[in-house]
Amino acid sequence: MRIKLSTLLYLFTLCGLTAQENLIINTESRKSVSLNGTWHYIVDPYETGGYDYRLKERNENDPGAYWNVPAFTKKSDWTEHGYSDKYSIQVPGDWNSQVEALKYYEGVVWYHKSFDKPEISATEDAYIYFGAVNYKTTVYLNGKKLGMHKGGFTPFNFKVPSELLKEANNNLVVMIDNKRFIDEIPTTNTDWWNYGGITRDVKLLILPKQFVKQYHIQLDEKTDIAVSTKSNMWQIKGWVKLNEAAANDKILIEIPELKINKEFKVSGDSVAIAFNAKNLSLWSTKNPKLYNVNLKYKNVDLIDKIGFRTIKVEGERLLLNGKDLFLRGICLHEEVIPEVRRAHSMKDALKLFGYVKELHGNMVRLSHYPHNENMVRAADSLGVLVWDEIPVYWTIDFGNSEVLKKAQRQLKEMVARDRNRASVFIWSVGNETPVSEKRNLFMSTLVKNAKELDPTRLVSAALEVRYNAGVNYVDDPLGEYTDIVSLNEYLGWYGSTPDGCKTAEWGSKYKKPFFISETGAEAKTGFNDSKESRFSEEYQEWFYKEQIDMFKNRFPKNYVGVSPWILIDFKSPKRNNPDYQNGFNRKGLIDEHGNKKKAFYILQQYYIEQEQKEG
Ligand code: GCB
Repeated sequence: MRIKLSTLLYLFTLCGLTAQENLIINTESRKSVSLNGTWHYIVDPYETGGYDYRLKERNENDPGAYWNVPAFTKKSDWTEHGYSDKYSIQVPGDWNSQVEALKYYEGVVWYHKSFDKPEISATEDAYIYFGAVNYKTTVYLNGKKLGMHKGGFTPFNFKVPSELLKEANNNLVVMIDNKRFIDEIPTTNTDWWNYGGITRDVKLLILPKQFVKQYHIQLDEKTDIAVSTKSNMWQIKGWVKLNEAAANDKILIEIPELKINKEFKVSGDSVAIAFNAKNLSLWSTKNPKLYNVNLKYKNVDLIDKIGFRTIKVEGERLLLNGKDLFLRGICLHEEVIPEVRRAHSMKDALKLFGYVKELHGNMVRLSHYPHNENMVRAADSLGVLVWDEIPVYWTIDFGNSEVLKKAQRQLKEMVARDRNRASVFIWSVGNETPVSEKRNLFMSTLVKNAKELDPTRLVSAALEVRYNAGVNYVDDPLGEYTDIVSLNEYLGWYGSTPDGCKTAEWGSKYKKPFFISETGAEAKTGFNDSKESRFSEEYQEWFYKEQIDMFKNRFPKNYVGVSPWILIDFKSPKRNNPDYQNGFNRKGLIDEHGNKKKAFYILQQYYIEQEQKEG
């Protein structure tokens, strides 16, 4: 029998997708004990904690291994490492902004926290859960390795064998390595700072032996809004997955506000669900309605807040709940000011969204990696659409099948975490990846994977655009696969000056919605000069004026919006102009002290006008 190459590729792809099946979602609503707070750390640039003086990997019981926590018992004890209050750090948080000596550090740091055993009954198990750690994480409890995870922006969890937990002083040690490598995702070259550390929440989940691990509950993507509105009948669909097979068990889904109370029988470890609802109020940017949804299994309530809506592309139109959607977007990095550190909390999220709302935005591009879960939760309740992205950024090792698996794993973890968020309308599988045969195969595989994982949303990536004799044309082969044509253009910053916008022509081979996923120019707040002066606020203002004029008057009719680069100036080791940049990419509309630049108000005005047109 001959097996086609495409079949092999598909099988291979599925293998990649079975990785990290064990992610436990919606940890907010589960019984847990927070392990946030003060931890100890050891900076280990020579990796002494893991290797001996012959560079041999240390064995588990080696007292010199940093996963073993030395106890000083007698005077003659010899130790050359230890965890001490003298070296303390806050979790969640990056190490660069907390410890001056680690400002530019990339390498291995060991984290330690001691905790007492919480109450865990005989019918429960404990899992250690990390919201994110950048980049490679190895977790040890009382000297035993629990597992390893790679990827700096997605959650993971490991089961804690019950025999490992002591009543008091359990030593949790986490080895973190944030060195950059060519065959990782992202690769060595990015335009943002590679913050290290346990950057998001850590908790011990205490769960029954059998529990709901993941689920997907959304409005049926085939819903015809007009038909459902007329009949007042909406189909909600999805599935629920348990941590293990439990044939014939039952799961109850309750949505009290909609008077839904439905029971479903498990087959294997999962169950498909579908039911009708009446009087549904659809989630939208103007009406961010969320319903309390309770998944009841074995008397445990798992509660989520879920919004129901459709997002579709019809020809060149982008439709939210059947209505044309214009994206008043803005790009964001996961950095918060004035501390200039990784954002992680709901407070941080609300601060960032405060600026988005002030701009009259209705969409954020969470570039260039999945941001913390508070961001998508806040977006859900504030009615802001989210572009969720994996860090397949610039020139990845596209020919390497191991690298594809790493990207697939991160995609899978992002989708698992965020698939119940109404605000998330699009999965982005990458940014500005250069066209080649290998890249096209790599990227189109990711688009297909995203669609298999979640048929209810759109999929895209920032595509390549060709500049040819004054015409900017998108014929990137990846455009065949993506639902929308999105591109980054910097006409007036990289190449030409903003008046180049007056004559530029735009086109695309693909008859799909046309979206500008980035545009921007740098300005240093307080540097005021003539508009021709690069890095002046006036230059950036001019840039925005010309761009907006081009969008309004000379853009293709399938133009559906823009997410300019970027809300706030951000740290980047690539930006070393000594007068204006000083280690910051200055394309923000706001600087790191919170000062708004002139261009902020130009974009704001455009968005106010658009919003008024929407009525
Ligand atoms: C881009 C990248 C973004 C950069 C930006 C810039 O196209 O997607 O990550 O920071 O340009 O400022 O050059």
